[in-house]
Amino acid sequence: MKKNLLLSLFFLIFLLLILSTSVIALPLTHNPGHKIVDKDILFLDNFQKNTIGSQWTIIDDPNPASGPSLWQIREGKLQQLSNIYRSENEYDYWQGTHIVAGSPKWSDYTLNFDLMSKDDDGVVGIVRYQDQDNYYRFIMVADSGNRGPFRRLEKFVNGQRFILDENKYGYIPNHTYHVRIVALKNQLEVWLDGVKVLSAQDDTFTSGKIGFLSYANEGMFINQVKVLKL
Ligand SMILES: [Ca+2]
Ligand SMILES: [Ca+2]
Repeated sequence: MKKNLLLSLFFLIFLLLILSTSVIALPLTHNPGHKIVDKDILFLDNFQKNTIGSQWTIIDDPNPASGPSLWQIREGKLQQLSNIYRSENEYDYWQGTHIVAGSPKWSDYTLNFDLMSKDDDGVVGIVRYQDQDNYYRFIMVADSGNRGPFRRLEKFVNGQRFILDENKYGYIPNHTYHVRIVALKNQLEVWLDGVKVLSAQDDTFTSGKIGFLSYANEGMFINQVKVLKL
């Protein structure tokens, strides 16, 4: 009888452990207990090809220095290898060159990708992109010479930059990060290697394309791009 009680106790603890880890693993925590499920794949690119292709559009930001941009696909990765950066009022923007794909109608989704940088300057993921002056972005800068280190969730509205959330961590060059940016209704989240690092609520943009931006970064590597409908 005592043995049975002990076994039940162990089972209960085991069950609680399983439950608690599955709650922690939820990608979105604003609605506890309701698991967010990625329903459909909106877009996939693993860059197993030689050319970037017409689904992507490259835009260099205004007044570039150290340009032009150099986007290419090599060894199954999307790469940006030019140190290009927007030179006038540089720290109003932290821009350089960006590349976008998808539909302006995409509303609630996650942008998932692998990100690695051999340089220490800006690496950026973009969601709900309208045009080059209007979008949300997740930016990381490591270089203290460019006012790093920081990670920020930001928006550009009519070309003006606003910080929605930030911290003083940068990133580790040569480390491959698994990045997940969540855009669900007015909720935005950034997950790095399975950990939520930034979040904000904002009502400015309800839909838009996805993309990547390189600021003064001559070694940005992107892979396994996946956009999932929420
Ligand atoms: Ca640098
Ligand atoms: Ca650089």
